[in-house]
Amino acid sequence: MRAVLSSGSNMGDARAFLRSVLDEFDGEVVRASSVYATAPWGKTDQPDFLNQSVLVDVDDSPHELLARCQKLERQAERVREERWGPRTLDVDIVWIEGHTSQDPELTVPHPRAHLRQFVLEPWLEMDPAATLGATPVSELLAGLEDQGVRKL
Ligand code: A4P
Ligand code: MG
Repeated sequence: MRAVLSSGSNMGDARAFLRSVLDEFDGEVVRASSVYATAPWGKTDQPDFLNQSVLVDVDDSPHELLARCQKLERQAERVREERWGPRTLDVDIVWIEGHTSQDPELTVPHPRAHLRQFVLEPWLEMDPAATLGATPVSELLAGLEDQGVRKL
């Protein structure tokens, strides 16, 4: 099963937290995007993020994949305080090939992915032909205002 993950960090050693995602999926990574410095989205009075997307090919079920993402967040000693607030590591499942779900525990595609330059731009870098639902990711991106996303 192919899936796109979006990792984000704006607390502590952000680069190391992003690397922990690549390490977890070592051998299952099809492509990884560059790391991007991004202005905070949603809740703007917090430090800039580093974001990275990874295309993986795993034998897991969708929920098994979610469990692996959440294990990484726990290992980063992430504390959940406020919604959209600062975090050591957030690993979201953006898209799973051939799979959709409205389950609140795992909503796929991620319900806010189409609004987020920090998700769409790294994804497009990995796969210029990517589509979200029926819409090319390139088209979604073209429809967004600049949100302050810079490839490092
Ligand atoms: N969940 C449902 N669907 C999914 C999915 N597709 N992937 C559930 C991962 N988790 C999913 O998530 C809450 C619940 O969502 C989980 O229990 C899971 O079962 P969470 O990670 O605990 O909470 P959260 O991340 O604080 O909330 P939320 O709404 O997921 O936050 P977002 O939307 O991820 O936003 N700005 C920049 N520039 N870069 C960022 O990375 N991130 C956020 C967080 C806000 N602003 C940002 C960034
Ligand atoms: Mg999350």
